[in-house]
Amino acid sequence: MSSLVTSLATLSKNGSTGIIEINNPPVNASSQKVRQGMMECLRLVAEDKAITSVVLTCAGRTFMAGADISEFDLPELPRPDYNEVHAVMEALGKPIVAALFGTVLGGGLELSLSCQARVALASTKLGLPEVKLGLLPGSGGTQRLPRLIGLAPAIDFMTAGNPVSAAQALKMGFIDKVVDDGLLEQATAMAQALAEKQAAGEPLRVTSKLPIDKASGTPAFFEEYRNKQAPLAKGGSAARQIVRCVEAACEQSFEDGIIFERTAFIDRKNSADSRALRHLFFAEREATRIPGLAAGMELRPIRKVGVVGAGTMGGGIAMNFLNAGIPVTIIDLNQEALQRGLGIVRKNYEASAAKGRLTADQVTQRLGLFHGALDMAELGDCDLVIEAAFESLEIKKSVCKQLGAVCKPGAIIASNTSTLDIDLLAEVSGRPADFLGMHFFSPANVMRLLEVVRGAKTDPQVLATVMAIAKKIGKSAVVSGVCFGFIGNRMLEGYLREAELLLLEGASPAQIDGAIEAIGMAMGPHRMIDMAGVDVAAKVVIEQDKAGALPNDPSYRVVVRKLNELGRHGQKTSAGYYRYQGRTAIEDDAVWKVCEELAQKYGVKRRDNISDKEIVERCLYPLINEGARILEEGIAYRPGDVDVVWAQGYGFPAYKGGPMQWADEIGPAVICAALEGYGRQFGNAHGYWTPSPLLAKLATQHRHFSDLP
Ligand code: 3H9
Repeated sequence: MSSLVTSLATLSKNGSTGIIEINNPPVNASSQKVRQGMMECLRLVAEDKAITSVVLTCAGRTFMAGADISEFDLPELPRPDYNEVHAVMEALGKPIVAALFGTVLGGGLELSLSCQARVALASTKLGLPEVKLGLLPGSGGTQRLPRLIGLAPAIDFMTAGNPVSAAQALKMGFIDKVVDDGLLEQATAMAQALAEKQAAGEPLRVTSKLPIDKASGTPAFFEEYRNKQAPLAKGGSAARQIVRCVEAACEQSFEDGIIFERTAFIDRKNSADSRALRHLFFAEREATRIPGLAAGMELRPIRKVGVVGAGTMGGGIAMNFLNAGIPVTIIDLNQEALQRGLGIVRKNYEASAAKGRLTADQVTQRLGLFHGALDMAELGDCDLVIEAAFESLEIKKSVCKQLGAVCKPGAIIASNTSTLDIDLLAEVSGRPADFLGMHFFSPANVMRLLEVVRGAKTDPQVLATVMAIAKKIGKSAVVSGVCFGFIGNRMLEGYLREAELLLLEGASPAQIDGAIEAIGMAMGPHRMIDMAGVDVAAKVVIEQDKAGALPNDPSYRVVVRKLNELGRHGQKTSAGYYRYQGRTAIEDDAVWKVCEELAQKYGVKRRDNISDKEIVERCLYPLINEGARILEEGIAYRPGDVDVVWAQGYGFPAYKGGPMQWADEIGPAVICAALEGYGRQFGNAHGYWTPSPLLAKLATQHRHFSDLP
């Protein structure tokens, strides 16, 4: 075997087969240097007459996971272009076989489509996830894939963006063989067999030269596909452009189709929604890094987890660990509640099995790791215990105190509180260094967000261990400091306050929700509260009131408290801000009347000229302003952390990147001016409209949140 190293790509020889290996850790993303290396290797292969076939593979844990996304922020894609590399591969005149493993994604999969054949390890995941970054496969994917597997399967695959298994890819027809081991040997054998066939006169199969199914590609076919995608204004642009590119593949030559695809790709790459989605991709990963924490710190082992409270939240939390193969003991104080909790988890798993998402064996295995008990002492061998008891300070204090006594030395104790003071609970436990908050979002087995609340005395090793375990259970974890509501719920306050004031001033719940949903929020504020429970939302306000923590504003959040008093607890009582027929929300005159009466009582002038623009600005600009305060106070480390919280936990549209990224697109100066304008219009006795010093500073300096160090 001879070997030649060119930047990040290596060419070696195994007999007559050239092995090109890319080595760009951690995921072999195709950067400019990788492409340069590939070009150099291909040049050497072309020159070496002794090489009659090629295997293309990667070093490390995965074949290429795509183009290097960080290059998309450059004004121009640096050369050599992906398509130049692919064109050289297809024109090489020697068979190339891609040896695939790990996560073969985006530009990585597209690269393999330019090979004569593809062989994959059975564990490989393959996908074109560009749409999830507001992009489209931009290095020939939209032109080659339909030629390989047909128009409809290619469009479905690219517009969904979800990876498939090697077995599925084989069935779909874009890989040629699946192997359990010996990947390189099998790929080499395949490459040599293709070379022999070529020597015997069989022409090489070149994907771009394959015919495309023009007959199926009627205007009506593409129209139907376009209409299936989300609207342009709701992040559907990328999927629609994918359909358009496949249409172009049917209408034009391959060469022109590639130009069409590239133009569409550049257009997408420069769009605000793709910028926002790329921002979130990196923000989610950045959020896991804790400033000041030594890299490679030794973590505490988490082999067994305890959960206190077998309610919906406790059960959901337990499922996360069971899914990751970690045994869980769940505690409840009474037998009935415990059995109910265990039963709900069992039912959830059985429902997943019925939908084909889990096998019967997987259900048995997960339930086999799950044990219920009535006595806290059973938690003595757990490495991490999360209390998910009822959200009451007295109850949580009592649970945390008991946990401090029963947990073994070195065990981590976490509270799942959404509002209570973590430092207080930490002190009560008597083990403040082992203590932190793990704020899961409901349903806890589904929602990806986890706010990890670092207390004043939390040991850095405890924080690092919990961040690592969060990744293991598939959560998107963000660190928050201690304050009322942490990052997410604290920012909700100004948002809900304005939504209610707008109700008093004469907007209807449906108008407010409609305006908020039109900018892409998954749910408007009233639909959200009706789902979560008006009683739950009212309780937060009532508790704050008791603690003297509300603004000195008699009209503050009076609607939620009144609806709670009236027993309108939301969807669960078929009445809240709306009335409900099943899950369908219907506007209710009774709520209008409640708002009229409250407006009169609190001297709020009603008007009929509230615009959607005013609703959006009044609800969301205070939320951004609070985000800025959270950054100023060091509650969140970075603007991207705030964005991850809102995109993952509160239905903020990912294609707007989260509130801080959206603020950057609008401009801090514009937001600042709007806040001040509302302050002049409504008065600013309670400081609702005062821009935070950070927002004001960015506005005066014409800077953005993304400019913060
Ligand atoms: C594309 O291909 C466009 C083409 O069609 C057209 C071109 C013209 N680029 O997630 P992890 C980094 S678009 C740059 O923690 P995991 C990541 O930031 C692309 N960096 O690991 C992280 O860095 P750090 C289509 C990337 O094991 C580190 O790698 N492809 C890229 O949990 C580890 O990542 C995709 O959308 C990249 N493409 O998951 C795939 N990918 O350590 C995106 C990763 O500094 N990637 N990094 O924080 C993924 O889905 C996951 O990263 C993957 C690994 C499943 C691969």
